[in-house]
Amino acid sequence: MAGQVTFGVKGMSCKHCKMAVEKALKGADGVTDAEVNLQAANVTVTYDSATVGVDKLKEVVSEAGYQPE
Ligand SMILES: [Cu+2]
Repeated sequence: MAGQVTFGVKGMSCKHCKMAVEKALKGADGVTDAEVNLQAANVTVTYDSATVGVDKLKEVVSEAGYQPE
């Protein structure tokens, strides 16, 4: 099933950070789209909930060097 979640990400300050977070998420199994909103300091992820869960998405963000909330 398709799912979508938005959660806060701390530590993103510029377009490079935005791209790093989006690239990491898009590289994860089950993720179809990831869009960072720098102004709001969050990311909206579209994913297949049968393949991946929110905990895993946050783990991917952590591994990329940012702090999911
Ligand atoms: Cu940056």
